[in-house]
Amino acid sequence: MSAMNRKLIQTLAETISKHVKHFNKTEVECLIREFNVLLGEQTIPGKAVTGLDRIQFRSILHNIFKMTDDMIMDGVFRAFDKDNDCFVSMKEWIEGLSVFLRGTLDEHIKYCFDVYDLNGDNSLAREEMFPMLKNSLIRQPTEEDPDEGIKDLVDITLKKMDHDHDGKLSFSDFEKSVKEENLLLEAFGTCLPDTTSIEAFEQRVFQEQLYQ
Ligand SMILES: [Ca+2]
Ligand SMILES: [Ca+2]
Repeated sequence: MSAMNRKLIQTLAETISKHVKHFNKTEVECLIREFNVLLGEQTIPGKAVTGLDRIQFRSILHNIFKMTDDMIMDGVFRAFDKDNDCFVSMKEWIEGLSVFLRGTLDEHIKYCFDVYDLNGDNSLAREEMFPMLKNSLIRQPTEEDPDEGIKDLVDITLKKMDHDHDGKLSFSDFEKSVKEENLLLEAFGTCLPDTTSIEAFEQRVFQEQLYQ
């Protein structure tokens, strides 16, 4: 466990909680502790650690939030890693969780779009939709060529969501579509946790605080 002391954690929580929408100061403190525990498991003495790397972060998504799709987990990592330094820092962890666990529809729309935007160019192209739809839909190998079906699905999705008809989905195409039909929020794969894992996580991380 990191040697970070109580006073330092409180000061950090004070600062971070000012910028985080859905957690109070005590909850931020708990999330800092949890972050240190998750980080501490792989801390090499004498080496400064900037945050959770992709592998650590993916194992958290897998173990705690039951995610299994590699492409989606990488997307979630990118959505949390706002400054693109390939680490999820403490601040990114807490700000990311605020949206991940308790975000509003608007925050979730932005988050899901970031997850699905594999190359980070602020639009969803056919080449991005295709593998995601394929991963989320094809569970069992079939006799027929599944790619044809997925191609059709990409066409149908574009027809429905591409409001400005440029052959790809901009953020505003995506936002408009999801506002009209909320089910389209996770159209390209499940990237938000289900209620059960949210409750389990919050209960464990926030309740433990009471007994310290
Ligand atoms: Ca980062
Ligand atoms: Ca893109």
